[in-house]
Amino acid sequence: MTSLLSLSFLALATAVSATAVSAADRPNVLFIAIDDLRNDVGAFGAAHAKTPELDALAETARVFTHHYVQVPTCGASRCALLRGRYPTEPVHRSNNAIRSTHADWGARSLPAWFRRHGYRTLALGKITHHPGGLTGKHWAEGPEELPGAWDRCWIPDGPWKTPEAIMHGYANGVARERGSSPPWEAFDGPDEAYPDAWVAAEAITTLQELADAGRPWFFGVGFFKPHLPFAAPKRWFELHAAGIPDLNPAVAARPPWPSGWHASGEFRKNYGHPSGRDPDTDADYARRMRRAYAASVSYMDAQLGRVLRALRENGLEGNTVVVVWSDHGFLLGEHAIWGKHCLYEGALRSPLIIRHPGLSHPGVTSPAIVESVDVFPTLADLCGLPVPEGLDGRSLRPHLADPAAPSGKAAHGFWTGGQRTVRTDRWRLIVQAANDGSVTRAELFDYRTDPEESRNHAMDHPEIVRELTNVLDRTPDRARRNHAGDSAGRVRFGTSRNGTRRSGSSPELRGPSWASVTKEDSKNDHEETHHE
Ligand SMILES: [Ca+2]
Repeated sequence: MTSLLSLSFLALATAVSATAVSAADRPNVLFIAIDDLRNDVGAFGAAHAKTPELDALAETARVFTHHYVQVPTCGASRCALLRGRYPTEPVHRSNNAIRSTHADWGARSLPAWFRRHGYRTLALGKITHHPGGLTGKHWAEGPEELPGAWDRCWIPDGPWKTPEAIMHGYANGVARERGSSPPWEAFDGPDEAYPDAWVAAEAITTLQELADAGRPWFFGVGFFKPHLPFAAPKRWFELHAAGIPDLNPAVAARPPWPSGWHASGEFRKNYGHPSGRDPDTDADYARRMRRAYAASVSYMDAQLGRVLRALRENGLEGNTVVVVWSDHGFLLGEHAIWGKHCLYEGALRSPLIIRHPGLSHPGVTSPAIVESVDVFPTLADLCGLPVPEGLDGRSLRPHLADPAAPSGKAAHGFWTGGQRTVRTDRWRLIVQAANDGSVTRAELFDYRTDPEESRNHAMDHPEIVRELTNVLDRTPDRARRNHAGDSAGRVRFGTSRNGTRRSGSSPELRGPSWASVTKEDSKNDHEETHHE
């Protein structure tokens, strides 16, 4: 009798659980991806920014001021978010990450997971690396980039004829010519001269349709700006007549220590610069670039606002989780870098804003360290879906409930050539290691005393380097386990790039798990000029 009763309770509990999971009133998800937006947003404390729409959203949501992406390039960052995993193989750190590896994880990707649990899934604009979700010639003919994820994946039907053309779209349908098109453009015309207004219009139409969908949906809307070229209607440039304040020369200088500096290949090689002008040596040209970036942000902000208004006007706001996320930041001359593709704060830090029905303390920011891999488990949690096993992130619900909740972990960043970083509330360690386990570079920054990364403290604080290296070593990393002998190796710290000793102190550090520089990494480095 007792066992029968227990079975009845078990059956009842199972039924309740199934009802909760399959309820038609589970919240929708509006996931807005922005391309290359650093924290130059009013709500994130940027005084020069003009972002009223993002600021208004922030008043109703949780702003995460210390959100970090996993990889500072578009395709790999998006792969980490959609996969919910750190980049465990070298290919996960490239822009081809999704296309090349989805067979291993695509069936359990963020959108596929929602689709499996009854959601209608849609992706408009740039959500994966390729807008529209196709690969091949002009990103228009090849196989799907992430098969099985979407019920619908598309770009707006505008004057740009292909997804590749809309990605770098100039005014009124003009496509980029690699190496000769300008890095910025201010067309004297309406917002519809550029792609993001078309993305917004298509999103508005789609939200009207989804209002009557009858089942929950996951709608990804991907904007293109402020990704290069920094192009927007002229009126947005006029809004930024004052520009962005100049950088302190020390901040704009190339680091004098062995560093992650690179030659800004995307900016210098993929675009034509008039008369060879260079923002590192031409202050007026630097101001023009920074102003163009700010104008592109404001233009995108206005389009994003249109989408959020449509959500409200269609009566969807009360039952929709809204996430705004940027795939990484962008250095506008800091460290003499114009781009991402490095592990500095400005490349890895990007906006994350989350709003859900019933959010506590809306408008209060969270300074906790959080990562892009946290988005997948957070959305599953907020929508009552099971959280798949094996994800590297964790739900941000504690920070949504309490904006003062402390950081629960450090943030990890990955780049090519054996480069890794870890960011805590106070410190960032960046390490590059060679195949033999020797550390060829270590950079340690103290954001409490030096938020602009103007001093490398690696030699001053070997104890912090050791502590953070141990954090790196504990990070789940399948690549490490694939390299026999790694775990038994020892990092030889204190060795400079050319192999000479830099200091008498050389703490022995175990576990160069991230040290293996593969052929693929070397290839990525070589092709960096064309990374975007
Ligand atoms: Ca990007």
